[in-house]
Amino acid sequence: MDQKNKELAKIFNRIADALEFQGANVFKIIAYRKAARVLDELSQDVEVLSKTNKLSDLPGIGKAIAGKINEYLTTGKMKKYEEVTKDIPGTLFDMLDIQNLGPKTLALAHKKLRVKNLNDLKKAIKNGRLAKLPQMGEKKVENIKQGLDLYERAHERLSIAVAQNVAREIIEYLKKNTEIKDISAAGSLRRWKETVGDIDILTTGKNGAEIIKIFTKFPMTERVLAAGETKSSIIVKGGIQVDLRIVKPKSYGAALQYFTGSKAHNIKLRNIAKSKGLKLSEYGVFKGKKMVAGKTEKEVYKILGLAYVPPELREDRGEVELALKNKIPKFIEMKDIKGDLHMHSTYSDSTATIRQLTDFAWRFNYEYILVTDHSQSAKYAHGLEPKRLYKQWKEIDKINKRSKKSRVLKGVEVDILKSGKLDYPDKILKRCDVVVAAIHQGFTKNVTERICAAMDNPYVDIIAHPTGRLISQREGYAINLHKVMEHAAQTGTWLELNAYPDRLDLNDVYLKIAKEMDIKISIGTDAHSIGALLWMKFGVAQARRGWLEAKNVVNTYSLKKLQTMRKINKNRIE
Ligand code: DGT
Ligand code: CA
Ligand code: CA
Repeated sequence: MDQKNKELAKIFNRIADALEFQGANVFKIIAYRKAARVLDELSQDVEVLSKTNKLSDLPGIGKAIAGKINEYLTTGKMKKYEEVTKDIPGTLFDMLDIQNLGPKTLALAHKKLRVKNLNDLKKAIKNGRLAKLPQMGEKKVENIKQGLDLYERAHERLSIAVAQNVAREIIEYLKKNTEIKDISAAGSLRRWKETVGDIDILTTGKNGAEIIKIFTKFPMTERVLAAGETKSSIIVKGGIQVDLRIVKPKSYGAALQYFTGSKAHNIKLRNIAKSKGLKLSEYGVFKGKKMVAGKTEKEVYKILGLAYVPPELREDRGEVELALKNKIPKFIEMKDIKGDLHMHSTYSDSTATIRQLTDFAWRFNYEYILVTDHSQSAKYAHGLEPKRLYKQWKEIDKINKRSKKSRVLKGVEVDILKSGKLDYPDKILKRCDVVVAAIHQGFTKNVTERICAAMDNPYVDIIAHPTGRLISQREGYAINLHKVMEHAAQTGTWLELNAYPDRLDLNDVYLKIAKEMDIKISIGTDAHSIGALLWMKFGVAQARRGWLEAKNVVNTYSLKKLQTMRKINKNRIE
């Protein structure tokens, strides 16, 4: 398998790192680096080359290195590697990727200051001891500090929204400046995972080296990590890593499948291929030497006997088994969305007037929007006391008079108070078209009980952002989500999928459970500006990752149907 190529490349790079760290002869280091690169970019299978004694035909692979490859392939170990890495902690290894921090400096910091990891290094910078080492000084330390910041930023996961913007810019840039035909994002970005480790882009093109040269000149590039004939990695502003790969058109589908992942999904597929006497790789599907599929993703899935699996589903959560039985349902799509049930206006803390929200929303052909400003106790957000709420309703009435097709609905995002009571009396909630309730205060105090009590109120239709998490910023409320979900199912309360990319709350995993429990979901943008109404797409993508179909999502229903589905109306009928 070509997997071994990668493993070996990594091992040789590690050896070079270790030698560099130890201050070994520079030519040795270069030799190992070269071998690593050759293996990494090799299109043939290193195991095959080893068996046919053709390893030393490769440029950069001499007898000694070929011997080490053979040793690893037959024993699974490499003595040289074990020998040179024996005394170096693994966390130190990773730190060699920090720009401006050379192996010599790192070795010195390790020996004299006992630096073993990032935290130690930060401390040594802060307390000035690093600067006092021989041949260091403030200027050098300042450079290392910059490298460290970049390194840390690169190792954070990005929000899907940020990653998507960067990828779009790069793809547009490449399309404009090169003659590529097929190009697509791959990896977690294409799967719409809520956070993205790095951005993967795949393309076909004749002159790989030329495309890569242009890629590395992308105006936002901060650093080029690698630039070969078929692949390149750069760090762009914000410390974001972008990997580009160039493949042959006949392998484009197989490569797209492979680099979209997830790894777990791919492993399942490879095993299915094996069981059918086929071999699946990023180059295609092969029967013996003959390539039998690979140009498109669809034909790859087809030849394996699987229904096509949309990228958002590829997490090995049961989708492969479903595809084998040809039972992949039709998941929700943007075009199913008939309205947005969570947004704010200038009456509370948004920059958009109701008029602006309306004008913008109708561009998406929505049938309805629900204006849900904050309630009176939400002082921080200029929450509406009843008088201003009534004033808002008058304005909504006026707007609705002028519009025939679409309707602005009267809603609120009513605070669930610390006491467990709601921030408006029933006589106000009763007059709303749809009521959204949410926790905005007392994040640790009886949250489960308070939310359940809110769901007991017959006028409360939706619990907004049920867990309260902010991705990479805040954990969320102290909540027993299982209890909340059970209570939602019992009371017929809908749970929100907040589409704001930093929230995505409920997340994909809980959405799937909610679907199994027959809980209805409302996808709302929680927009505080008109532009944020566009976030609906992030909500829909997460809904797909949670296996939701249109029928599981209340804002895919017509207004008429939506009204009959409110628990207050259901109870009246029953
Ligand atoms: P990320 O970047 O951490 O958000 O996650 P991904 O899924 O984008 O992962 P990444 O960038 O490391 O690799 C992109 C895809 O390439 C991954 O989803 C599946 C494929 N891939 C990478 N390494 C392997 C591997 O060792 N085996 C298999 N089967 N697939 C791999
Ligand atoms: Ca990635
Ligand atoms: Ca990657």
